[in-house]
Amino acid sequence: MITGATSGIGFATAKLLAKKGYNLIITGRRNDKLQEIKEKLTHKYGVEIITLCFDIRDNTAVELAWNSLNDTWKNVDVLINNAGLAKGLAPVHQGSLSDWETMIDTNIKGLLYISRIVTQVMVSQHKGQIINVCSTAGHEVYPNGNVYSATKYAVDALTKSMRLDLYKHNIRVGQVSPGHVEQTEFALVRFDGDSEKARIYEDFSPLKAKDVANAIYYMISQPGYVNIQHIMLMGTQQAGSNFINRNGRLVE
Ligand code: NDP
Ligand code: 8X3
Repeated sequence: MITGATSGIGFATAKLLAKKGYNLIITGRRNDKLQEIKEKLTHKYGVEIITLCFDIRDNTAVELAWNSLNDTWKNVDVLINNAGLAKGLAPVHQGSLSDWETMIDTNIKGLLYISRIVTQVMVSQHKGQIINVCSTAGHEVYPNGNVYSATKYAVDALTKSMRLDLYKHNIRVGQVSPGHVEQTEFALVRFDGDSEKARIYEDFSPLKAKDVANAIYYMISQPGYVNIQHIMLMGTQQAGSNFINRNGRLVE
């Protein structure tokens, strides 16, 4: 089950896992995208795909979507908590309450709503794996990143606490923490659709969504007794949230 599979890292992960033969539950708010992805991946890879269209900030919608699944589909092997976003980039005294609430409700509360419900089944089955998509911003801060970073620090704390809560139930919990990732809608969403402001990847080579998908696949393809707890990855030209060599893109 991949939350936020309509674009970026979630979509790249859906493509890779379908290619590897996984049946998928993909979620997001844009039903047209979900249907398009389902059609493309089932046709290309012959896997089964269920789409669930809901807003992860709304626990009633999360429960309704979940309850539409039959027992076989509820038996989720891997939950990839990817749905998330940044909104705005402003110092704390100029921050937008609405942006803050959107980030907190999506990145923390949404992740908790879906995890609570899916882990109930995993515990009853005594198996499962959770992968949270955190960020480098969940381990260090940068100017004006305040609340987004706070939500990702919370994701890091939840990864660690969920592992403590669930390891006795044979459930693996880990996270990926990428630096900048292109081929995503992340910057466009952060800057409210302003494509000029969102041009933040042109003077260096960040990660691509598929690189994060590869890290996720590495984690889930290990033998059941191995839990990769954390993968942090950045493009070669990035050495931290505040250290990016913007001297031009690398030749691929
Ligand atoms: P995208 O904007 O491309 O993807 C975000 C996904 O989250 C979309 O599928 C979107 O679906 C879904 N989503 C957002 N809000 C909601 C909501 N309220 N309810 C349901 N689904 C929602 O960005 P990325 O692929 O970059 O982001 C994926 C994750 O990676 C996020 O958690 C982000 O914080 C993290 N990340 C991104 C980095 C980057 O540089 N791009 C770096 C480090 C971490 P829809 O719009 O259809 O609802
Ligand atoms: C996305 C990476 O540095 O824009 O999580 O916060 S950053």
